[in-house]
Amino acid sequence: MQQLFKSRPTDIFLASIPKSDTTWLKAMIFATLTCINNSLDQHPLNTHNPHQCVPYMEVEFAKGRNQILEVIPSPRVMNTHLPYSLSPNSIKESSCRIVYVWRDPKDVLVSMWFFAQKILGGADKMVTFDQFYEFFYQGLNSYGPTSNYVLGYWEESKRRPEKILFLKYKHILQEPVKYAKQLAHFMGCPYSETEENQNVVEQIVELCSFKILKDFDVNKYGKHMTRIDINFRNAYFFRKGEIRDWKNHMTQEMAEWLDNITKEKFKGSGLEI
Ligand code: PAP
Repeated sequence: MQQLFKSRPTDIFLASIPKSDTTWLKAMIFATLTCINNSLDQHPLNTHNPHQCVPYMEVEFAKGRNQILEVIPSPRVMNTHLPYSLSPNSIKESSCRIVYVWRDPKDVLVSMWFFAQKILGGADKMVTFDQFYEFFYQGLNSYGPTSNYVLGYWEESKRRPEKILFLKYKHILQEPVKYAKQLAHFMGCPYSETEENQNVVEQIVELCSFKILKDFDVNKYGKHMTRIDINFRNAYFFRKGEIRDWKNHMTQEMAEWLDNITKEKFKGSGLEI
C-alpha cells in the first residue's frame, strides 16, 4: 500500500482509532457529499450500511482489491485506521484532506470489548473485561497504544489545519449541526444559504443519527463483511452511541489509571481528554 497507493488532491480520508465513531462520520461525510443528488428519504444510507458506502483502505489492500479504489470517481472518501506515521507518503504529501475523530480511550475500550465479544463468538475465545483492560492499559490494542496514535494526528493537525480536521466524538454528540457544517466547509462543499434555510443540515444530522441509522433493516439484519472466522453483523456497529458508558464497566480506580497515562502522554501537547 505504501508503494501502490496514489492519493488524489481531492481525496478525503476519515482516520480514527477503531471504535472512535467511524460509522457515524462515514455516514455524515457520505451524506454531505451526496445530498444534492438524493432526496434524503431515498438516500442510499436507508439501504446501505455506512461501511458499504465508504471503503476501508487497508482492508481493500489486504484483500487484494485495491483496484476498486482506483475506479472510485473524485472526490473519493475512504477510511483508515493507520497511525499517521504509517500512512502512505502520497497521503502525507498530496493536498488531500483528513478528518480525524477522537474519542475518550475509556469509551473506546468499552466499545471495543463489546465488539470483540460479538465478532469472536465462542466462549473459548473470550477475554474478560479485566483482561481486556489490562491489554489496553499496556498499549496492546489493535493499531497500537491510543495516546501515541492520537498525538500523531493531533500534532499534524496543529501544523496543517487545512489538511487535518481534528474532531472529538463528545463534541459532535453535543452539537451535531455545528460540526456537520464545519465538516462540509472543511471538505470544500459548504452548505449554501438556501440549503441552510431549507434545514438540509438538520435533516442530514437526523438521517445519520444513531437512533435513525440503527433502525434501518440493513443495519439491524444485514452483513457487509464476510470472513469465515469472524462474524461481522452490521448491528454490531451500533451499540449505545453514548459518552461515558465506561462508568458502567470499570471502577473509578481503573478509569483514573487510564486517564493518568493519557494525561502524561498529552502533557504539553494542548490536547485534553
Ligand atoms: P469501527 O471503528 O469498527 O468502524 P466505530 O464506528 O468507530 O467502529 O465505533 C462504533 C461506536 O460508534 C459504537 O459505540 P458504542 O459501542 O460505545 O455504542 C457505536 O454505537 C457508535 N456509533 C455508531 N453509529 C453512531 C451514530 N450514528 N451516532 C453516534 N454513535 C454511533
